[in-house]
Amino acid sequence: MAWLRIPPQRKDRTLKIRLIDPASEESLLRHSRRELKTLWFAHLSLTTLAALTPEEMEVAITDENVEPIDFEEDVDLVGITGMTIHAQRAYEIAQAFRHRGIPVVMGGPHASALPEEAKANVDAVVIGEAENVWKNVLTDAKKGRLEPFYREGGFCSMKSRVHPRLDLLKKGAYLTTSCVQTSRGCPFSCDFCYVTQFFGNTYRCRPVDEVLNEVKGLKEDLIVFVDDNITGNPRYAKELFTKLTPLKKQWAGQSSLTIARDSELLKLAAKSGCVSLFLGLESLSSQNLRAARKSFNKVNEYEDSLKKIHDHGIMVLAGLIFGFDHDDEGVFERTVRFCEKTKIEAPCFFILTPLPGTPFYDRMKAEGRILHKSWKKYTGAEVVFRPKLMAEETLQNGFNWASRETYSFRSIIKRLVHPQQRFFTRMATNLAFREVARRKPKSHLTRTARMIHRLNTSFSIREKHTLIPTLSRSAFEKGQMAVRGITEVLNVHVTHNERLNTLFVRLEGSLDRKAAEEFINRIKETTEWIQDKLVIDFTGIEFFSMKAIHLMFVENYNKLRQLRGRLQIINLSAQIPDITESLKRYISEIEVFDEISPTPQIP
Ligand code: B12
Ligand code: SF4
Repeated sequence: MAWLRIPPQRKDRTLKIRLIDPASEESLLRHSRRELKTLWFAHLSLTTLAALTPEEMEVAITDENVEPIDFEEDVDLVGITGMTIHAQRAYEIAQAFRHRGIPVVMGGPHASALPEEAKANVDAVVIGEAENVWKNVLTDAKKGRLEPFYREGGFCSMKSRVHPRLDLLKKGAYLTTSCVQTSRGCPFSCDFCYVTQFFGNTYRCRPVDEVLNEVKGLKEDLIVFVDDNITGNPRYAKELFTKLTPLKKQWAGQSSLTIARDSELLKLAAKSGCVSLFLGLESLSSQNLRAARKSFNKVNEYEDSLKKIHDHGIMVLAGLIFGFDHDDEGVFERTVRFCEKTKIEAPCFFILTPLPGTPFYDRMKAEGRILHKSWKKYTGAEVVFRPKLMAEETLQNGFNWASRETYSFRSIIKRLVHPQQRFFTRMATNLAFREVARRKPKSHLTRTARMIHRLNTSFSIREKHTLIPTLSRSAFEKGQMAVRGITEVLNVHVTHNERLNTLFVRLEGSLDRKAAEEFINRIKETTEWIQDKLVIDFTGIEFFSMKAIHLMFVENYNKLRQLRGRLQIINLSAQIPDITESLKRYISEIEVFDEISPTPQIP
């Protein structure tokens, strides 16, 4: 039990409460006044808390992002919110007030994820939603007797909710203060995300009419819906958008890309005033998405979905994360070029970050891959864990490069030149993002990164008539030598494991002489300067020609010999046994394996 020391002169008065939103200490995330006006809006944590505070109490908000904290202020209770990046600053602020005998309560994502840590720095911690416990905190505070922890048993009702006290935010400091939340929770459980753990694994939606009442009371024309996925429940979203339309507001929000699969939903969103959507694409690799439990994002639908959203005049802010277990140095350039190709107006790049309270954090901790717990570095712009395929420095430099490159004027122009309206808004947004990006250190892509980008390619098949099926394909065709459904392309997938100094090359599709020649030429260029091991995997080859194999192993024999000791061939003999037998003389100096080597572990 912590005792609250109310100064004697206050005993007859009601509580005077100061709620504080700490600013991130990292200069890269600190925004200039102009950037705040172009990009920033206040989240709803403290405005909601203020609205839950009984009227007879005095409550005020300081958002340190837009104004300084008065540490000498005469108050009875301080409430601090905070994400993980704010934790250290929150504790410093708490210390300053506690030093003066003013008790401090902390809540929000970080304190809820690590309540014991927070408690060591403040007088009381609210774990989870505050709706049903805040009044108890205040009653106890008035009595001068705070419990160490307050935790609501379940989740709060979404009906008859208070309207956040937006009037307490500093006027003119934000892009907009008109923020609204229509739902809480998420039925998915992406392993890097905190939302499901915190708000539960369903969409809890407010009654649409109550949302509309709140919207009607907002003075600004631009609203931000802070929902994690405004279209998560399509039926609810359709009703909301339909009823929102006559209010003639403009709005921005976050959605999953699944919005593009439902043309009616997309149309209603645009008609109701949707001007921009933040879409969590996260990765261009299906393997990464699967591992992060986000496989409802379909990479092969990205281009088409983005086009549909653009066709409705909606600007796209796309969240893309670097550092997943299947990301090598090739990810940076691939992602930047993808954003240019699909004309994403505002790419938002992040470094994968193990936030406490997420399954990803638990996994990284169990694997001993967390580098440190200096929370102020958990910005999403700094490497705080050991990536699997890259060194920490490579991930950091690649992220810095990608962030600056995507906001270079060359890339901005490529992304913005399309027939959509609001060119000036899109340009203003880009200029603000550019300022933020240019605060990152200048970095260059490594030669390997550029090489990976060049090697990951496809070659057309021109001599279809020369192809015969491999063993796996024959087995698939039930033993018939049928050449139905020949893939007319050789796909080359390259992954570089910097930690093992190995280049893994996976071949898929068909292999005729021409494709083999083009592939070998690319490999030659690369191996001329790279000293890494080279693993070529034939498992995905379905059709091949004898000429292709001859070219690769007989005509290029001398070249292959030079790679002695560092070249491995996988599943060649399993796919084409007779041929490997006859090629034995030629490939005797290469290691040939019939199975893929076990997934490399981090040394
Ligand atoms: C809007 C939003 C933003 C806005 C914030 C604008 C701003 N002014 O800060 C933008 C888009 C810029 C943003 C950025 C980031 N965000 Co954000 N954001 C959100 C989002 C979607 C909504 C926040 C909100 O308004 N919620 C509604 C309020 C009512 O809920 P609440 O904050 O949880 O508050 C309740 C309780 O927690 C409690 N409570 C909260 N504070 C306090 C304080 C006291 C004293 C008490 C008693 C109770 C209490 O009471 C409230 C009512 O129940 C949340 C997800 C979510 N659904 O909350 C993510 C979220 C908060 N963001 C998150 C993250 C990681 C970030 C970034 C670090 C991402 C990045 N790498 O860049 C940045 C940091 C930016 C910065 N410098 O501050 C994480 C935080 C996880 C964590 N452990 O830190 C969340 C949870 C999303 C996620 N997917 O995991 N974000
Ligand atoms: S990232 Fe989005 S979809 Fe995934 S759990 Fe978080 S809120 Fe849900």
